[in-house]
Amino acid sequence: MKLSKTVGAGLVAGLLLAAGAVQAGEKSFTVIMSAYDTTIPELNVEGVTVKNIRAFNVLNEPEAIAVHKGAKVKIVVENKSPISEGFSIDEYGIQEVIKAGETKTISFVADKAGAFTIWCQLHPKNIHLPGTLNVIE
Ligand SMILES: [Cu+2]
Repeated sequence: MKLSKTVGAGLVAGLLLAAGAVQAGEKSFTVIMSAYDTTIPELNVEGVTVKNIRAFNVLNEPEAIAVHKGAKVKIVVENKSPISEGFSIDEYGIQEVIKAGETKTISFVADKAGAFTIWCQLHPKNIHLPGTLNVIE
């Protein structure tokens, strides 16, 4: 009875160590883009009907992504907008288009330290608040 308890504790400690090792090398984030809000009525602007579209942050939550230099970064971007959205980080050469309803995984190695703007290259900059990628030395 006593012996099996010790073996069990050792196994749990081993699993925790393995999980920690994975987290140190790879950082995973999920971003949901959503420009659609049915509580906003249709609007007719200069003859064009704008349907339920609201401004949104490129990164909803959190507003900033922070990783250590050298980390393998994986960002899963889900586009819940009724239109295509962009996801760009200029300094990392990232310029993706995520179609309406699609999910895209963006992977890269954070090999440059600094604060980098994450923005949508498809729409005017005043429509979405940009996000930030912080790469800490
Ligand atoms: Cu956009």
